[in-house]
Parts: sequence; structure tokens; C-alpha cells
Amino acid sequence: MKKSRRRFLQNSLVLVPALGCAPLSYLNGEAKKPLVLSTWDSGVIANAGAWPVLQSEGRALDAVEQGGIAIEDHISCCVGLGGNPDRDGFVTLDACIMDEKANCGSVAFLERIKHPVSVARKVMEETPHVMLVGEGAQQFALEQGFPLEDGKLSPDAEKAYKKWLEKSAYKPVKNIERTQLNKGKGPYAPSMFDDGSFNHDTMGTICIDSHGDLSGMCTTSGMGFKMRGRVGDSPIIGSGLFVDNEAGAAVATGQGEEIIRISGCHLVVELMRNGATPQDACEKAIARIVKRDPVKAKDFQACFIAINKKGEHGAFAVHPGFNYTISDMTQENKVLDSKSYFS
Ligand code: SD4
Repeated sequence: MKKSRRRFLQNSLVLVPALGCAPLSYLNGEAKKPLVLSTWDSGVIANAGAWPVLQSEGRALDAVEQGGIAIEDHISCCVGLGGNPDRDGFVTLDACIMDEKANCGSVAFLERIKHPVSVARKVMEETPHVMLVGEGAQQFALEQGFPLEDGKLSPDAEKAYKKWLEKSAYKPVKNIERTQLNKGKGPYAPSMFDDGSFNHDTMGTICIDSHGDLSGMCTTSGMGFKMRGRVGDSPIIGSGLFVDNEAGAAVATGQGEEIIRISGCHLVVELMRNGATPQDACEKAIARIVKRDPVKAKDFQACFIAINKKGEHGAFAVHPGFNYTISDMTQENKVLDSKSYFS
């Protein structure tokens, strides 16, 4: 790890446990450009990857890709090949990326490739398409020079999978990353839970660069122990991520099926286009999800973060426990708790 990045990470390990402790500029949802926002407290890793690009007045697109690479490299984080496998024991990855001109690329159900976010960017830049899946996505990645990894599970994922196999229960579990943190295992040290569950595994990063342009990416191993072939919201442009350079950018985490049903991130951005602040937009989109089935909503988590062209930001979730990481010139790197629909 480069020295400057290590220092940034060290400076970054400031956890702000509640909005009450947050600096005033964050409470107002305002921040100066450039600005980068990532889902969860493990967003400090993604932001550390993105920040050097933004600091040197680079492009938002390059920054979010570097953020994705940083988190996918982190084998002890459950994004990327270190993540939990599907029911059949294979890690399958989903990712997408979108720039300020609505160029976008996406891969889903991709196996044995370490950096799906970069493959998604290649899909965007080197093909006439937006999305490649499964074997075709892997073949394309190999053609583009990405190495084929061995496909072994990480030690944590293997333990979790063996434990999961004991019951093979298939149900969403709220706020896994947060629970880990509360268990004192550290934000980037996923390990097994008593019931073997380990479901939320997504890193979304959105940013505005010093030129005022927006971009975003989302990368995930998806829901742990999912059905083979299942794809969530994360690689679906408009659901797990959306960027509109005139209005704003949004990225999602949580139960993908619920986010897809409302085209979540497109909705958040469209609300901002119609005048909503990022905070209002996230709240309205979450309310739309809950309204569809308020009873079911008690049992799943869904979360959005958003920024607009002014560098204002917002975040909202169905349940408490979601947090996100924000970095800008003035505040460096802070983890903030999101407000939520249910208390
Ligand atoms: C999915 N949205 O595959 C992802 C899961 C997630 O933190 O966000 N995990 O449905």
C-alpha cells in the first residue's frame, strides 16, 4: 500500500457514531467539491482508493473505478472474490459503472475475475453494449487481459459457507456489515455469525470531481448463499446505480429485489431533477419501497446514498444500522449513521 494511501486510511478511521456528533456542514448535507461518498463504514477503503484521483483534479470516473478496485482487492471484505458464495459454493460477482455522459457498463454473474468494476468499465468503453453476463462476461474479461483467478473461497467465506450448509436457510439478514462492527470484529474483518448468515456485501461509490462532473460505481458479490444465477440490483443501471450529470447520482445497497422493483437509483436521481434535495430524494424512494409492502419491509434492509451537482448529499434506509463514508477536502473522511424509515 502506498504511504499516502496508508496515511489517508489511518486518518480515516474516525467513526462518527451518531448524527449528533457530525460536523455542521455534514448535518446540512453540504460539502465542497471534490466529494466522494461510499456505502457502509468499509467505504473508508473505497474512498481511500478514489481520493488520490480527486485530489489531483482527476476525473470522477477514474476515482470511482479506483474506489471499486481498492475494495475488491480487500480480500477480508466481502465485496469481490473474498465474498460469500452462492448456494452451490461459487462466488459470482456483479458490478457496474456510469459516467457524466451517461456512458455505462455492467457485468453480472461473473466468476473468477478479481476486478468486476474494471471489466464493467471495459464493457462501457470497448463494446457497443451496456451489460455482459456469466460465461460471456468472463470470456470478454479474459480477452481484455484480466487474469483468471483460482476460484477458491476465502477462508472466511469457506467457514461461513460450511456453517450455512448446516441449515441452508435462505433469508435476508439486515445490516450484516453493521452487526459485524458491533460485534467488535472491525469494519473490514468479516467473519461468520452464529447462524452462519452473512448477506450484505456491496460497495457503492458516487462522487463529484473538481470540474463538477459526477460518476458512480457499484460492486458486489451479491447476497450470500443466493440461488445460482441470481443477480441483484447492483449491476442494473437505474436500480443499483444511476448518474445524471445535470441532476445528481445515487447508489444503493440492501435487498436487491426490493430496489429493482422501484428502479431505485433512477427514482432518487429523477426526484433530484425535479427539485428534491438528495436527502428528500432518498427518503421518498425508501418510502416508496416500504409502501409497497410495509409488513415485508420490517424484515429487509434497503438503503440509498445520493449527491447532487452542488455537492449536497443525502442518505436514508429502511432500518437503522446503515452507515456511509464521506470524504472531501475539508473533512477528509467520516463515517456517518444514516437516518431510517423505521426506528
Ligand atoms: C444484492 N444489493 O445483491 C445487493 C446486496 C447488498 O450489501 O447490498 N449487500 O441484492
